[in-house]
Amino acid sequence: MSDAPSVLFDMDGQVAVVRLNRPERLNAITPELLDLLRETLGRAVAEGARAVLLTGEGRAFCAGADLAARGAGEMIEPGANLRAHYHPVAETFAALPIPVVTAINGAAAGAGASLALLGDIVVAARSSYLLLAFANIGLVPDAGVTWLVAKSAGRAKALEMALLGERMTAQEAADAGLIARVVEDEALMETAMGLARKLAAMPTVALGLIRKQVAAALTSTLSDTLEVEAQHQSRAAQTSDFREGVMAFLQKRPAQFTGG
Ligand code: LHQ
Repeated sequence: MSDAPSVLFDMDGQVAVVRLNRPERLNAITPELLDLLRETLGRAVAEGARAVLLTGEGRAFCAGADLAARGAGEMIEPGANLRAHYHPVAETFAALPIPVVTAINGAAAGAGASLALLGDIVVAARSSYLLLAFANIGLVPDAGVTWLVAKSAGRAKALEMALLGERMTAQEAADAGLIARVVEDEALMETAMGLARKLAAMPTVALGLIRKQVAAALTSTLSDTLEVEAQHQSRAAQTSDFREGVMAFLQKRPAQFTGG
């Protein structure tokens, strides 16, 4: 195994580009990779990123938990492993104040499907696929993917994917409402980067609030959602980006949002 970091980080303007980097194992997940991913997301925010682009190095996005990292007998107890390493990553994605674009560049299997679907806008290369591989090896879906799939695609699709453990093509995933866009393989990074740059130039505070209120709405009543919206609107209306947005509208010019 190489000594390269398992997660790579670059700033491209105000977009943090984060790459899973264990290509020889299709970016299979280790606890160290997850801890570094969480740290990297924090670093992105600390360095002033206004959007994150997450993808995988090599020919896959992520093949899920590394099944070869240790002998099966030495495997960390899964429940404890999930609580200690996987859940904090999912919670970190959920709590981010900036939007996330994920670019699925090949297999997104097992917990790798979870990482892919944790993005706010998921773009997939035409040849890529989602695979809830868990049942194929005697496990159950984890790392939030049960919730992510059932909330986006519904109960029937979640059960079909989880029980049968078959590959779902990028187009099928888009048709099922699981991902936003399918693009030709060679256009993946350009499309994903274009979306991330667009998001990074938008009113960041409002976008951060939007991602939280949509998540909250998934488990709320209409009345509770109305209240969350009102609170978030009060907060958004205090930003300089709101003032700029209204001014630009009235002056019939493009707005210059700064994220403030
Ligand atoms: C891998 C992996 C891999 C190690 C490919 N590990 N080496 C579980 C346990 C406990 C706690 C926490 O949570 C979890 C959650 C999970 O994610 S469980 C689900 C784990 N993932 C899987 O079961 C998927 C396993 N991989 C595959 O089914 C295939 O590799 C896919 C369908 C992703 C890709 O197939 P191919 O394109 O045919 O590639 P390949 O199978 O030939 O893989 C290429 C290499 O990557 C190969 O190594 P080698 O040395 O022979 O070239 C694989 O062994 C290695 N690799 N996935 N998860």
